[in-house]
Amino acid sequence: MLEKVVIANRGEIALRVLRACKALGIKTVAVHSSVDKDLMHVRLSDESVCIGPPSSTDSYLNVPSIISAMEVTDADAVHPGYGFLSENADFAEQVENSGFVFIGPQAETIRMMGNKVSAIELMRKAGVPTVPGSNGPLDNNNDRTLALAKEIGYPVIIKAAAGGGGRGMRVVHNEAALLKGVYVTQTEAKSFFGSGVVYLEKFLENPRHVEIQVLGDGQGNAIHLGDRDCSMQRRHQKVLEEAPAPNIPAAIRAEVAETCVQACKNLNYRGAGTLEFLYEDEAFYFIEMNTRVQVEHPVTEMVTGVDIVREQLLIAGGASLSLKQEDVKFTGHAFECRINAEDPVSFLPSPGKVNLFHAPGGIGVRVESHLYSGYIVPPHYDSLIAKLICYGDDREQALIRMQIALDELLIDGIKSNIPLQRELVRDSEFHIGGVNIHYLEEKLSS
Ligand code: MV4
Repeated sequence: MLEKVVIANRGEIALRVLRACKALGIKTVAVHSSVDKDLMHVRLSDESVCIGPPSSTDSYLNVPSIISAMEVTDADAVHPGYGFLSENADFAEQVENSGFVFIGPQAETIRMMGNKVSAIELMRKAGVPTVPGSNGPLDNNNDRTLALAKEIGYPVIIKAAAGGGGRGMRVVHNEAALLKGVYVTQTEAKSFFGSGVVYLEKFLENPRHVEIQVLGDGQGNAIHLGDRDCSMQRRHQKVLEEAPAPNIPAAIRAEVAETCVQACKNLNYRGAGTLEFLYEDEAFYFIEMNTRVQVEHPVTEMVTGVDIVREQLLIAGGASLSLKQEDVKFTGHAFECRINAEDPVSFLPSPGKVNLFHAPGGIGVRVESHLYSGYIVPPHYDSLIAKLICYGDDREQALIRMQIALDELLIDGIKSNIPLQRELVRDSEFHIGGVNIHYLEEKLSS
């Protein structure tokens, strides 16, 4: 069992990790930038260490500072949250080489999943369905590239092996545009990621984004916690998520989840992870795996009753999985609205002082936020300031609770996307369930 954990993150996820540590009797160290000294989790932690100036590069991404903080506080482990160093294999490696525990997968697993070509190959070999494509990197044989694309069928998408999350991709609609597209994507990838390796996939025109939550203990055991639908997004930023993904036949849902568990067993996966899929015409296609806890993990917690961050801490402490697959029961439905400090029309960030914060309540309502009245949202970081999660016995009940809760939620002093969220939970297409990844951008432009 871990005794003391450094929380190498900020905002709502730092508070989420702090709460899970406290519930397990684990001592906490908040490492924070100078501008973040008044964050809620810094106040509530056992110890805190300022690790640098406001700029992320000099604080939350400052590896030597974070490892020094672990040394001076005599901590056992570091929880990276999401973003920042959470999927940085070199960081995980340095933490472990310094004699500490990285709360997450082994560095080699993170590195392997960071390379999308090797991630896809591994999944395909485990029986996870993938997108028809090049099954490996493109070489510099143009005739072979042209033949591959013809076989896959246009439109195709060129993706950087080191990309992910929407960076380093290009859609090509015909043979005439292929080689130029490959060249430009390679050149961009080389300059963005330091690797010009690219691969090809069939471009799916109207998919949904459905992902599967997994847990592994690094001792050969792995389970899944079902799926989430994250299709409601704008510019690769998720806005509103739900679990389970609506309107998917039970047999198709169960089968893909089982392949994910098999892949995690093959990998001897350790910690929490998410396999991302595109879902179109009742078929799943694996695209990427995330090796961290995700922003939207609470919707899965609500429908399974499993505390994912608690499981991460227990696994990192060396425990074997406390749950078997048959112990995981799926009940009801949950939504999460991401509340951002941004202009509801222009989407520009809106940092500043929160004069008044009032959180909603009631049965099935959960708020994950570090906000309090008087808190100043700094301009240096992500604009996520709260997550409102509503659970119900079914989708309809959860959605009604979300409508009511959004009307109670009050954030004064800064602009937020609450007006957009209030509109979305009343949207007739969204009520039916199963909108695709283009829905929100199309709605906003009409
Ligand atoms: C795709 C795709 C269509 N076909 N791959 C974008 C983010 C990255 N994770 C993968 N992405 C996509 N890959 C194929 N073969 C469409 C997207 C995509 C997308 C995926 C998930 C959520 C939002 C998206 C928005 C635009 C494009």
